[in-house]
Parts: sequence; structure tokens; C-alpha cells
Amino acid sequence: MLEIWGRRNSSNVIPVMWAVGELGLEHKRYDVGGSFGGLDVDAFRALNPNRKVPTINDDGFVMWESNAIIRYLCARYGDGSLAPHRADRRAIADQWMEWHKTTSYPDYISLFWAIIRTEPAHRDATKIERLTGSLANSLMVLEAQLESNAYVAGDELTMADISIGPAIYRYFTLDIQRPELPNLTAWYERLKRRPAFQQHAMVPFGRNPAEWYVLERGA
Ligand SMILES: N[C@@H](CCC(=O)N[C@@H](CS)C(=O)NCC(=O)O)C(=O)O
Repeated sequence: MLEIWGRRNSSNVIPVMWAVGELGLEHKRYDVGGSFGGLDVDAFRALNPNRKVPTINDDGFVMWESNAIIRYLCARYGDGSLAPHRADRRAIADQWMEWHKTTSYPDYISLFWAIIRTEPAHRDATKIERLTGSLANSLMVLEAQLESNAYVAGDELTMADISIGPAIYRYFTLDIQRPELPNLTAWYERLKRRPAFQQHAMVPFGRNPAEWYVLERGA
């Protein structure tokens, strides 16, 4: 059976869990990382020398790195659907997964930490404004892609949506200024109608570190 190590509120575990949900995979998830700890022990280091979540063991096959896990699960269990069969279509999905990890994710996660994971009294308004603007600029690129595509890599949901979508739930839930993003908003509405997205990607995160930890432990 597929085993997944990682707390359900981790920005990197969430997309993997959404993939698991979309693919309908039987699985067991272990709460480790964050306030649960459990990463700095020999047994976990043997699975992932980086001591990070997510990490999976699929019937003896162990691997880590969220986007790589998503690719693996989609290729093995969603070949022809979440992992497009045609090489060029799969490459475009891959392209957007890379774009997210290298272009939009760094600003998104820094912004998230600057707001939700920082005590209100210690928040840096200048930094938040800079990150909000920079992230909006990146998302305008996705906005243009979604002008003529219902999903990130074309007409169907693929692993590209799985990789990016959960960050968009947080983006639209944060109390920040956002530009007009009609195509992105319409895509997000499509994702929100999916039960697996509701269950695994729309994980409440609170408004500050105290609420974050309560939700993490209660999840
Ligand atoms: N590039 C890795 C990053 C993994 C990562 O940094 N995971 C974070 C959680 S989002 C982690 O394990 N942090 C330590 C912790 O949760 O205690 C991936 O995409 O899987």
C-alpha cells in the first residue's frame, strides 16, 4: 500500500495528497514534520536524507520531492489522464510544474510565511507588499495561459493543475490585494468543484501562527 509521510497542512504534501485523492489510491498518511516532529530520526533519514516531507513508500519504492512524487503517481496510476499520454502534452504539463516550483512558488511561500507564519506584531509590511506584487506579476503569466485553456496544460485536468492549484487556494484565501484575474478565478472555481480538491487542497490555515498550530494539531 502507498504510504505518505507528511502533515496535511504542508504546502508540499498538499498537492501530493490531492493527486492521491484524484487517483483514488488506497493509502496511509503519517503526521510528521512541523509540530509533529519525527523527521530527525534514523528511521526517517533512511527514507529521505533531506529530512523533509512529503516522502512516500509505494510497495517498497521510496522517493521524495513533491513534484517528482506527483509525476510518479500520475504516470503509474493516471497514465493518459493526469499524466497526458502524448509526449508533447506531458511536456507542457511538466513545463508548468517547473514554472510553479521555480517562478511562482518562491514568492508564494515567502508571502505565506510573512503573513500566516509570522506574529502580526512582527510582520514586515514592505516585504509583504513586495512579495504580493511579485507574485501577482508571475500569476499574470498563468492568467494568460488560462485565457484559452480550461486547465493549466489544456482542456483536461493534469498533473500541472495538481502541482499549482493548492497554492491558488491559499492565494485567494489570504487577506491581500489581488489584481483582476478572471481566467485564474474561473479555473479556481472549476477546481473547487472537485471533491478531492475540497478534501485535500482546501486545508484551513488560520490567520496567524497560533491558529496555524491549532489547526495543524486538530487536522
Ligand atoms: N522541494 C521539496 C521541499 C520539501 C520541504 O521543504 N518540505 C517542508 C514542508 S512544506 C518540510 O519538510 N519542512 C520541515 C517540517 O515540516 O518540519 C519538495 O517539494 O518536496
